[in-house]
Amino acid sequence: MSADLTKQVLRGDIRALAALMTLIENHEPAATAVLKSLFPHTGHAHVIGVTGAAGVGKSSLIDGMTAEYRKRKKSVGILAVDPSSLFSSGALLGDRIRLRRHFADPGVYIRSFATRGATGGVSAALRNAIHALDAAGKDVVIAETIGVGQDEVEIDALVHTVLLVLVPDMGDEIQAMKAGVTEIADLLVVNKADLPGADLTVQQLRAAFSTVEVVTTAASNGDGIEQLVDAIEKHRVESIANGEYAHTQFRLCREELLDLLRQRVMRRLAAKMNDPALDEIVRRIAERRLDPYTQLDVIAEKLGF
Ligand SMILES: Nc1nc2c(ncn2[C@@H]2O[C@H](COP(=O)(O)OP(=O)(O)OP(=O)(O)O)[C@@H](O)[C@H]2O)c(=O)[nH]1
Ligand SMILES: [Mg+2]
Repeated sequence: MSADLTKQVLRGDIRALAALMTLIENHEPAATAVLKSLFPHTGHAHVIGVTGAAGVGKSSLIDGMTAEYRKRKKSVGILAVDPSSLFSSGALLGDRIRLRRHFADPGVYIRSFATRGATGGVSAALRNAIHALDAAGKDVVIAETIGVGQDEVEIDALVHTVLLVLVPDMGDEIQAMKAGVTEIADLLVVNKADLPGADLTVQQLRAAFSTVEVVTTAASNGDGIEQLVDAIEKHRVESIANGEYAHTQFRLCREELLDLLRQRVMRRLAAKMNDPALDEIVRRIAERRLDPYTQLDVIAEKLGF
């Protein structure tokens, strides 16, 4: 069954892809079997992460970017970590479903993942979904995530190019977010440039983050989308030329392997935690007959760490 699914996914079969995505979302062991045989066929797609606060226009931008990539004859896969994120929070009915115009296009595949469960689980599912779309031959894969901050998906561990989407009039926030931004963002996008304050925001961003390119867009009317895709492509071409892209590929594989390892260790640990012997140790620690530091050494040695 998994050999059939692999073949169909490699052919770009939409139903097979959908079936695999469900296995991935549910963390089914069957997904791993398929992903193993798909893996040699991955590594070709350009993976772009679009992140930013709620409502800044990420889905609207992805909608415009997808249209632009389709114009350039590139196939596109779109992933979002929350089903609602592909829908606008706006109340206008006609405005509700972002990306609607791409649903009928066989060159575009759209899928969202429920954010239930641990954050690590969402990252793993997203990463596997990227592999699936990559193997299915998508030229570009775009992932939408909410960020930056808190315990969100670490998007820069999953993609080649990170777009951080901002909106005008966020001077104070720019100061607050200064740390970390240049580490994760490859491009800063000031969306809603049709609203007042865009020029000032761009100036502030350029002053604060001199090494990161800033692009302005108005996703709602398509302004700047072509330039945004040009900037993304420029970043890709330049990073291939200067070796940064190869380094990113290495880094992503490293993150993936370490994440897988971490998950397995955590599962083993969780299994051990159910051990009644552990409760006995904890009881003695609570009674101050044992100390947690020594017990850590004892347990870690038992687990072989
Ligand atoms: N004025 C203006 N409004 C925009 C622009 N882009 C998006 N919007 C509106 O902003 C609202 C949110 O847009 P979305 O694309 O759903 O934003 P999002 O970042 O994907 O939202 P979440 O997924 O809920 O975080 C919608 O009402 C859009 O119509 C823009 O360039 N200008
Ligand atoms: Mg959205």
